[in-house]
Amino acid sequence: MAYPKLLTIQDISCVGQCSLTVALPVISACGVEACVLPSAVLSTHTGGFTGFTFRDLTDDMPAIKDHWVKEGIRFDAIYTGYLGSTQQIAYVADVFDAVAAETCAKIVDPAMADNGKLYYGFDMDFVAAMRSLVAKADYLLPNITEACFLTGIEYKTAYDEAYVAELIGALQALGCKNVILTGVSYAEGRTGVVVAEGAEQKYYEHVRIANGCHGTGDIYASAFAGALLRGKSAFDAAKIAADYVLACIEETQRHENHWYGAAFEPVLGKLIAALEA
Ligand code: PXL
Repeated sequence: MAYPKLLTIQDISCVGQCSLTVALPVISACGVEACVLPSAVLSTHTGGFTGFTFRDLTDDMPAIKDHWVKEGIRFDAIYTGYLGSTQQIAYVADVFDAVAAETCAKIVDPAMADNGKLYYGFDMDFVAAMRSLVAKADYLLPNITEACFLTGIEYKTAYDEAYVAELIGALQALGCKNVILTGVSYAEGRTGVVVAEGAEQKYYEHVRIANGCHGTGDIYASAFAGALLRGKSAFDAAKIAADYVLACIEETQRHENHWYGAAFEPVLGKLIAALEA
């Protein structure tokens, strides 16, 4: 089996089952080496906790990148998630340019918004800077809210295939090659993901579990990245990641009062089994 090396750039939320505390175990379980560039350190994530600490690591990034360049370190994939500042986005773009292997897959999860709203602490300057990273992405993994902020298209909760096609076209016009649009729901009780590779679009639909959980976007993107690097097609990786997130949400419902994240660890075996199939 190939043994690829992936770099992921996102925050450490010490408690909260999101970002790096999800990406590291999920990517490792996929059999892929996971290297990290932490964007910030928070005591918890920002979705439901109050009074959390926040240490921005923007200023450390250039020296870390320079050291890797000096060591000749290159990555087969770079996957970005929650970033700590607007200025940091330019540094992340420099990292893309400096340490990507020739065939590096650049995977961007523009983790900044959900349910029609930006996450705490983000503003339109951040959104504008994120567009420059989107332009470098081989695979962009937004939810509908993030797609709307990036494109300026109105956010809707009820929509049709033409609306989704418009969103995807506008995202590709920003420069990203392939779009994996998550949380696309055309019918009550159903949801799914649209995988657009160039002009070709495919939809994977599955049941929608009413109580979603925090951090599922990070689980999704991590599983997608791991599966892609294990040689799955973008559509198969998107499907494997969707099935795994569903298993995580179902597992979470077995644990009373587990409100801040998804119980992804007990079902990691399902992800590993799907990758072997
Ligand atoms: O799951 C996305 C995410 C990652 N990191 C931090 C967050 C969030 C979403 O709220 O607050 C710190």
